[in-house]
Amino acid sequence: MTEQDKGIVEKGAELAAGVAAQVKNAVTPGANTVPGVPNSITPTVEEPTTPREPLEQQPGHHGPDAYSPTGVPSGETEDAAQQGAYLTTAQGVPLRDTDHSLKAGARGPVLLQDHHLREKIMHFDHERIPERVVHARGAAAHGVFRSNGKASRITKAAFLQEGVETPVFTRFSTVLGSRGSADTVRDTRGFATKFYTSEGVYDLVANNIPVFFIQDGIKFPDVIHAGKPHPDVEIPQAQSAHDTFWDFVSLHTEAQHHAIWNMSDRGIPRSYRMMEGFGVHTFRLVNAAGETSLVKFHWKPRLGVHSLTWEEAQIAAGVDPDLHRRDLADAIASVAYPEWDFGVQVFPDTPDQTFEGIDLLDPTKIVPEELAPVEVIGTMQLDANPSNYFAETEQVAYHAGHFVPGIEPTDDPLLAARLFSYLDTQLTRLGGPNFSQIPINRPHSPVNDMFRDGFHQDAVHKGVAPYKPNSLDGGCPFLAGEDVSAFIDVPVAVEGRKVREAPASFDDHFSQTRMFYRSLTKVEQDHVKDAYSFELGKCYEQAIKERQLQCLANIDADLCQAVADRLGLPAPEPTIQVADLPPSPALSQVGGTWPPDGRLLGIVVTDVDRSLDGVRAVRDAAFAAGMVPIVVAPRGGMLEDGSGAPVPVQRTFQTVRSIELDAVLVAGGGDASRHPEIAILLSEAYRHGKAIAGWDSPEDTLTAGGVPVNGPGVALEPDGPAALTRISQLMATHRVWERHAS
Ligand code: HDE
Repeated sequence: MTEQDKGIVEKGAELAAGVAAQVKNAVTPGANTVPGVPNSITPTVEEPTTPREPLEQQPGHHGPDAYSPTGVPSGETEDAAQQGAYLTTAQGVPLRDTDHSLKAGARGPVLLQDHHLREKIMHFDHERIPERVVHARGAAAHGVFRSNGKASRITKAAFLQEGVETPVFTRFSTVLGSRGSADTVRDTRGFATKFYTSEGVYDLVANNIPVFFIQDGIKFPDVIHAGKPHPDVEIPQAQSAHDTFWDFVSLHTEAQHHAIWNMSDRGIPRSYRMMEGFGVHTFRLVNAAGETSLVKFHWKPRLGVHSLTWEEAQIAAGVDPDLHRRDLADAIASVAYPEWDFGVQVFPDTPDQTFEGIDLLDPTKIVPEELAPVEVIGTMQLDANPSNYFAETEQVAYHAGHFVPGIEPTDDPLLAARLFSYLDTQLTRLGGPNFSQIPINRPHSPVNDMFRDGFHQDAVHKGVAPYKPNSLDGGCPFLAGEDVSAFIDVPVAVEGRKVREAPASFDDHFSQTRMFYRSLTKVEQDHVKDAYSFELGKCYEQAIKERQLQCLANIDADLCQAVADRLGLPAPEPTIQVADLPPSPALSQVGGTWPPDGRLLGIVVTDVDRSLDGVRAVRDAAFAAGMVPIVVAPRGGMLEDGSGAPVPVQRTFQTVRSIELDAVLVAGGGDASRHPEIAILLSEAYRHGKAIAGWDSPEDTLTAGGVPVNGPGVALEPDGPAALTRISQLMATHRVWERHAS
């Protein structure tokens, strides 16, 4: 802080002391607080009039770690950016007025001389950068990756050795929609992780679906153009339920496997915290002895893989389009830190690069976990929200070609195009070649790349000889010697004629598609039928529907018939004989039990005059169990019964909606007939297979919502804690599947 700054702050010392008292109200993560509070201070109703010390960073958030543009720990603490004592120009000149332009008289013309107006408007005019051409809509968090060392036998990568902890920044995204589109659309999700390792940055730019639409990167513009809104009227936004998408997918049948994953519950995740991640391609690992293995990477969420129902997804797109973004941020603010195990399927690096007849270079194929189990090699925990969305989440630049020693690409033709694309796209998006110097992208290891100049050059490079060989800079930087772990491309034999062809082993587009469908439970298959019927039902062209029905006939006759019936079209006969591969139970999401961490539990209080003992007990026990209780009442503010701590109302009957809750607890009493909003909430919760419980005679309220009190997954208990215990058991399976939610 400058002397001038200090003077102003001293003048406001008294006030600052008063404000410090307010900071006590700040959100302490996990301490029974309501996530979503905007800052670490409770504001006063009156506009503050005196400067104060910069605010503490809100708990649960932090910015990029402090490294210089050349990867040197800079030791800078986060500065008070934009929170200093007084307003300045971009040049640091203090200002006394930002509300009025400089005019020739109060009612006269604005003067060109107004440097503040011009600078302020100029900067505002340029606040936007191009959004990502795909994966524009996203949310990210900081965290740490801890390696258990199990991979050390197959890779020399330093961050995969035993006990090593590596900072990470992970961004989740949808693919098709623009930056402001809804989170819950039916789509593939991105799952990109930047590991700031001691050997440089490693990026695993993954998806929540293990296969891709195309086998060769040259088709990427085609599939994305087909999925994006129509070029004439630019609709529909962020979805595949339209003619161009199904036109392409039904003609380019290698897309069918990915398409059926999108049509399954995987296309509408409950939360980013409840998604698997897949590296999709096969990668080559190299160990310290120079031996190679082929691997596929997996992220396994500790909370299980769960989805929304289609109706929930659609409601959310209207009433809470930020559902996934909010869910991630709130979970972190509530200290329900999401965790994923990181795993590998390992295959011998044979000359044909196949495993059990599956071509490992074909990104439209999986290797079922029953054939090659996923071995856990570490765990990622996300534990802090970004300080600034634009600086971090928007400017982070992942690249499928950011490898570290011990991890290399294979010849997967889809991966090849990615190795080009991710660098190239940043030039336009981030305005030049120095994007790796943006704080969120800086490596945590020294950078001596000998690059120079360019737009937005942040480093003040020393020396006169950014070339090799040189003597003027004493020969520095030298090539890494034996004592330094360096990236040395492992020699791989290559042979063949130069051709534009795909191998015959890429020809089968349907047998794994059929296997996926047959690996699902009935309720999941029903959802797939619903999804195809909806998507094709939104197409206008009969020929496209008929063509896709032909593909469905080749996948499964029952699936095809069900969709054809709803489209009012005949179900065609299959045109090819598809192999009946054994189902892979690992592909189903139904059947297990999972912890309740970070699950949102609505506690509905219809009678604001009731005793609150049970509500307090439920709230405290839910926090203790790692859930996030949300008290819902007819009006906002605090509930008080004169006998204990006031209970904050987090949602009113007007602002709550069923889709944001994983389960609903009803504290009995009150006149349910006066609250149609709660009747809607309960009927939706029941229809969506959510656990419902109550105590103190909640029957009237439940019945008003059409909830059968003896229905599956509905529990009436003697008191609040008993109701919570029961509802936690019911929630463990994610949904009450007996209700066949749709
Ligand atoms: Fe991407 N992809 N992609 N992709 N991709 C981008 O890079 C591309 C593919 C994935 O949160 C872009 O920085 C090509 C597969 C994620 O910032 C772009 C091909 C997988 C993200 C690009 C693919 C992905 C991207 C857009 C076919 C899963 C978001 C902006 C050859 C394994 C990263 C950007 C983030 C983003 C190109 C296929 C995952 C244009 C050419 C397969 C998670 O470079």
